[in-house]
Formats: sequence, C-alpha cells, structure tokens
Amino acid sequence: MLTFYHAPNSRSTSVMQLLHELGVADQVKTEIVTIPRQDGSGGRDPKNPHPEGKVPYLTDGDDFVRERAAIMLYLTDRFPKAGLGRSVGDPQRGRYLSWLTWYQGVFEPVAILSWTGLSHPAIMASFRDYDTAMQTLDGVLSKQPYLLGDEFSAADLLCAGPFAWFGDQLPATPAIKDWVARCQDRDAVRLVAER
Ligand SMILES: N[C@@H](CCC(=O)N[C@@H](CS)C(=O)NCC(=O)O)C(=O)O
Repeated sequence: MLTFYHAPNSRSTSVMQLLHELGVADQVKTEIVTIPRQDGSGGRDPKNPHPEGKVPYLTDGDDFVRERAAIMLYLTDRFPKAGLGRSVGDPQRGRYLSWLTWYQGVFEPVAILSWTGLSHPAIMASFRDYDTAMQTLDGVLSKQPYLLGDEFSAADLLCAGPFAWFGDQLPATPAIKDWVARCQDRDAVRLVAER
C-alpha cells in the first residue's frame, strides 16, 4: 500500500491536492507528521521515515519516493485515469517530465536564491536567474492556458504552487498570474484548504 507522509501547510500540501485531483485520496494511507517550522514550533517526527525527516515522502512497500516532482510523476504514472500526467508513449511525455524536473532542478532553487539576494557567475551558468525563469513560463503561458496546452496537469499544480503560496512576494507577469488563478480555482485546492 502507498503511504504518504504529510504535514499540513507545507510543501506536501501540493501532493495532498494531487491525490484529490486524481480521486485516489482513499487509496493512499496518509500519515500526518510534524516537521520543524520556521517559527520554532514543531519538530522532527520519529514516525516519518524520510531520511531527513522532511515532507512530502511516499512509501510503496519497501520502496520510497522523495522530492515532489518524483512523487507527482510516481502518482500520475500509477493513477493515469484522471489524465493529469503523460504516460510512457504519450506524445507529451517529454514535455511533462521536463516541466516537473525544471521545477525541482531549476525554478525552486532560482526562486530561493533570488529571494535571498544571492548571485554568483556559477549560479547564473547553472540555473540562469529569476527573470529567465519568468521568461520561460511566460513564453508558454502567454500562448496557452496551461503548461502542456489546453488541459491542466500535475506539472501546473507543481509549478504554480509557489506563486499561490508566496503571492506578490514572487513577481510574475500577467499571463503567469492568470495561470496561477486558474490553477487555484479547482475543487481539490478548495477541499484541501478547508481541511
Ligand atoms: N525538495 C524537497 C523539499 C522538501 C522540504 O524541504 N519540505 C519541508 C516542508 S515545506 C520540510 O519537510 N522541512 C522540514 C525540515 O527541513 O526538517 C521537495 O520538494 O519535496
């Protein structure tokens, strides 16, 4: 059985939203765990098997998945019916993997580095910068409503997350702001927020 380790109001909230989007929240065991919070509350939870005590974390029998992009890929591969991922053989599989991995490997590091004000030629060479990331998103979203075209996917859920979370602290173009609003206007987002 799949077990999802979750701490409300954290990065794992997006995985909880995905479970509802996929309609499989009842097929995955959710373990609520504590994590150390920035205000000093909480703490590492001994029942969370993540090697660093982080969330989200997913176990599948003896196997495990860490990092949101990998968890979302694992879940959309495992539960393809909702059409939120792109299976092996799908003509958009490459794009789907690219957006998930771009988020994890480029966008989130760039957004954090930009927020801290850190810059260095090696950072620029590896990741580029926040403005380049905005151009990447805006270039696509000014032509189509979602990252893969007309349909919402788990790539949108992942990539739009920080804008919804941090609001105006993360500068964005009008096309990006409209896309974030579309990604937030969903039953799964409302349902998880209510809980
Ligand atoms: N790169 C990881 C980041 C996971 C992460 O940092 N999660 C935070 C919650 S927002 C956490 O568990 N923090 C607890 C800690 O740092 O010990 C992912 O995207 O899944």
